[in-house]
Amino acid sequence: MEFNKRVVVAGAGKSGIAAARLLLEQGAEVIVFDQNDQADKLEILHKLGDYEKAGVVIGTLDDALLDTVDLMVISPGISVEAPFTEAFRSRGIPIWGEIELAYQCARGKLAAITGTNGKTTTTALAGMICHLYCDNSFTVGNIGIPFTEVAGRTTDDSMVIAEISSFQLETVAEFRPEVSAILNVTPDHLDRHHTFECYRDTKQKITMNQTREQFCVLNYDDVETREMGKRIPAVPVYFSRLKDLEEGVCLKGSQIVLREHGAEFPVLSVEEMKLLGNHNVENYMAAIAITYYMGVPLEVIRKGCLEFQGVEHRIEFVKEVNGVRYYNDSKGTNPDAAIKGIQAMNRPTLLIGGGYDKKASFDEWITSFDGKVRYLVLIGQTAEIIAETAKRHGFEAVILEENLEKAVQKCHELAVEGDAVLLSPACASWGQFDNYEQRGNCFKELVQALPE
Ligand code: UMA
Repeated sequence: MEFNKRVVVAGAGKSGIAAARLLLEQGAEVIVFDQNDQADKLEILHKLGDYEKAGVVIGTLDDALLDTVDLMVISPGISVEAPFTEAFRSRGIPIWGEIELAYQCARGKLAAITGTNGKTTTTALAGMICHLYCDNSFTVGNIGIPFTEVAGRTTDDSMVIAEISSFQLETVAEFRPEVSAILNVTPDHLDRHHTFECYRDTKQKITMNQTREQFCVLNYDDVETREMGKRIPAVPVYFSRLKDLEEGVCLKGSQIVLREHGAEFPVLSVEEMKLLGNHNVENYMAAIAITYYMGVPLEVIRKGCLEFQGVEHRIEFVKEVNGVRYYNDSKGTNPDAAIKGIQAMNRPTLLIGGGYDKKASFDEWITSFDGKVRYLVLIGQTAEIIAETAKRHGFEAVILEENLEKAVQKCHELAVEGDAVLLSPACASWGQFDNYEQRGNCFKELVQALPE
């Protein structure tokens, strides 16, 4: 695609830099805008690598500049309700998400995966399976590599597997994957989307431009996604751990099978999976359906499922110190994901939680402890709210600590042989960390440094 345009790219994080570079390659003139007064203009220009057609604005945008702009490309971390976006809307300047830009520039086949939980694991597994089948495949999106970073390198025989967040779906326009997937929808990011209904409808945008020529993989066991099957324009393909489906992916005993047009194909048994937990059975089922409808042969899908080792920061075993096993579940950024973390523990657990306040309710998380949690050690903005919720549910073994370092030290003091220490915060990391990866890496470093 040739871009003979003047474009403002909002946000100078990973997505903004990758989007700006792609636009520059396509011939556009680019102004990168970041609201963080501390951002380093020269460093951003250096990352863009083009001093002639690229400019950088920090802080606030001059209104006069907008009169010459054709398009804004917005980073996912910036809400479309951010006050500065109004000046674009009032001038009729289109606002594309970074994902929409990547979609418009990319070639080949696209699978797009969303859902409140499980999307990173499902994307990683589906991406690995596609990679076994096609060298020219890319695993991108919310998982950490911006889609715009690879879009320019895709060809007609490429396969792109993209993890797509609700933030990214706010600003899609023509985005149309060959296969979309909505794994489940439970309340999350309500500080940004306001109501559960808005959040759910934003997730559903992943399928809005699909037709009966494309597929949307949905979880039959989640009432929200099951109902979506009746509303979406694509062909729904269900997976279910609980129901024996006539069509789709389900369990026959402990065998995961795929059924299509009356035929049944066994893929692998639950015992053969390296990852534990019911939620992972669902993730494997979704990845099987996604890759099958992307055209990958079943024997390759089986091979990928057998080899898959899981994802960093998701119930990741770190180290055993004095008979205590430490697990990093920094990706447990909402109560629902953190419930999966605690469910996967098979030892008495010292749980580290808390972080940025997304206005979630912590009741279900606390009640899921099921006698397994010995101490709950809390950090971050939500520490007090969680402590109050815990006490309301009769859970008294709560300790408040200033930061992750002190929380790890406290767990090290209190844990006895046979215990587990689990970082599974039920909250985003923002406020104390840039992202969950940084939080998870910090936890792993602290654990590695513990005296034996
Ligand atoms: N900024 C502004 N104004 C604002 C907000 C941010 O100018 O109102 C600027 C910041 O100063 C910063 C830049 O925007 O310089 C950051 O942009 P960003 O927040 O979009 O972050 P990126 O580095 O581009 O990372 C984004 C995703 N981040 C978010 O959605 C918050 C990453 O997902 C994603 O991996 C990456 O693109 C590549 O696609 C992270 C995430 O936390 C992992 N996602 C949420 C989640 O999984 O729950 C949705």
